[in-house]
Amino acid sequence: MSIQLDTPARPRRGAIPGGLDIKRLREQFPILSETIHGKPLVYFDNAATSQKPRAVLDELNHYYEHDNANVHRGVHLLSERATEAYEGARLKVQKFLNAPCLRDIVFTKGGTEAINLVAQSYGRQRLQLGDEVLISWMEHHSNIVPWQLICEQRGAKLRVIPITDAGELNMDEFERLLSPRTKIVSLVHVSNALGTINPVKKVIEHAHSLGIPVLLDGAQAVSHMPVDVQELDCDFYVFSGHKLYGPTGIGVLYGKPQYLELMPPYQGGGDMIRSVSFEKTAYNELPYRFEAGTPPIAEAIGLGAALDFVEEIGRDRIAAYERHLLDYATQRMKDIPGIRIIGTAADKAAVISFLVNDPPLSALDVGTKLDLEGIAVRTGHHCCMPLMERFGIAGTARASFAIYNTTDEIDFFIATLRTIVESSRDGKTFENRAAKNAAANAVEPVYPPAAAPTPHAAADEIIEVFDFLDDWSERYEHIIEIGKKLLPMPHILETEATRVHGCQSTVFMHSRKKPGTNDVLEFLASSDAEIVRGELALLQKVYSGQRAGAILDFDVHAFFARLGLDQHLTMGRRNGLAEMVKRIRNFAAELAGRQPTTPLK
Ligand code: 7TS
Repeated sequence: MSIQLDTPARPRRGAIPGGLDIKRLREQFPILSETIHGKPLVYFDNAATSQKPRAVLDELNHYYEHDNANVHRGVHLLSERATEAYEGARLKVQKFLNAPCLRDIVFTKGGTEAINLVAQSYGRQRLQLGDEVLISWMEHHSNIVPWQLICEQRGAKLRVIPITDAGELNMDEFERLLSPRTKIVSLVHVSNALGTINPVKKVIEHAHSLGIPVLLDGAQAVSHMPVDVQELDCDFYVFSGHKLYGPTGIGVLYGKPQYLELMPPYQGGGDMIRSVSFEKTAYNELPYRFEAGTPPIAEAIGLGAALDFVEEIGRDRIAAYERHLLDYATQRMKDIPGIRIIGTAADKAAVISFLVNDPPLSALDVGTKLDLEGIAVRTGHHCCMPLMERFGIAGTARASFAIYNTTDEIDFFIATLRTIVESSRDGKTFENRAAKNAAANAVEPVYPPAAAPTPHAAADEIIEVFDFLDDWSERYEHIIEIGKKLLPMPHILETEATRVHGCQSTVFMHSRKKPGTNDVLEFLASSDAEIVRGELALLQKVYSGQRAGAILDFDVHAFFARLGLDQHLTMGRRNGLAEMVKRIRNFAAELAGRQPTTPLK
């Protein structure tokens, strides 16, 4: 693909706000010098996790090389050093959030665990039959499912604040939904999928006027803007370290002592007790009561280093710089016709969720093509399935920025995206689509016959071709070509029963026993993503027209590994490809009268 960088009508880049030296700042992140498919890495997946500066990596190493011991338990010097470093990190978190006391800060393994802690502990104690928990339509699954679990256990109800088409909270509805039954409001501070910055101060003021506590999910907020829990007056605040330039495996729960003091422990174990007998256990004081077992010590210390890094730059400066990146990228995206941005709130963090509508391109294809050029974005529902449903879409592609991103990177991203969109918008594609549509509406579908006498023989033929292709980009092109020959599936067969869930794109598969045979399987399939159509065509070549027993005996893992695609089209548990294979194998097991088995080792 050739990328044109000299696009017309470029908006002004402007001076870098706050006088940041981004070049020097980037040098602190070793991973930013990586190449991806031979291209310089452009990392725009910061909402999923941010990269780590040298200071954090050094701190982790230093801890393991010099101070590693368990905390709060040894009399020996190393244990004291580890405890001091771990508690020192807590102090940094307290200052970072401007929490009144150290005991308000609980370390968890992540933001998700922190929400589960509150849901289980506060929820178990406070929720009764008929009570309500209020969340919003733009929550991440980790601020939905923990509440669903506890509501189910306590006979309480989850209520949801609607949002507008721009992706902003409907504040009138919020006020209307609050009632004496509401026992907590749990709201995302900044939406990971839309970028919306919620008017949390107003929400808190209003909830408090009715005596209702508020939890804020700050996973996407803390690394991008100043957060002061006393000024906000929130009752709980949670975040994860890994989105904040820190390590994975560490998160924070801030809670007002008036709630934390009364909450029962979430997990039992060492460190959270004062004394234990078989008859009774007395619990430790805050915050240790909520930190059962050996905590993530190195990770907490690493988080402390990340907070130092952020504070040194200053969150006001970070917010201003990222706002500059967001404005620049948003404006430049408007230059590309056919792009729709999902999430256009007036107050937004540096997240751009988008779709290519004209020509229609699946987010998965957009993400895969960007990856080939070294650009990392996330595609899919972003763990916000109800939100996607609200917008009537399966998912989006999402570019999310951090302090080390640059307008040069955005230029390259825009140019690449423009090329992707334009190369899909040619007459041929349109004619093909029209022909395919006509075929898909034909009465008598054509099922693909066996490509070779056995799945094994078919696989060998495919492998022979792939062996000539050097790298992922050539193999990718080849898969796309194969996908173009996928036989059309009649639209009438595209039903809920034939829909394959667990895929990032919309996939349908319809298998049947070949008429006139006892155990030969054949299948049709369709997808809105061209990469998936390629995968389906590969599966058709090895499976369709084959006997059920042979299908079950075929080692599909080894096949994908032999194709050299195991890195790119993984057969992992949660992967769409695994779901497609499972569909076929289950049907084959039915035909063969055998138990369906998983192809996963
Ligand atoms: N809340 C929000 C708003 C999030 O964006 C995420 C993670 C979480 C909670 C959960 O954080 P964890 O660290 O406990 O997993 N969001 C994303 C994302 O947008 N892409 O990958 C993870």
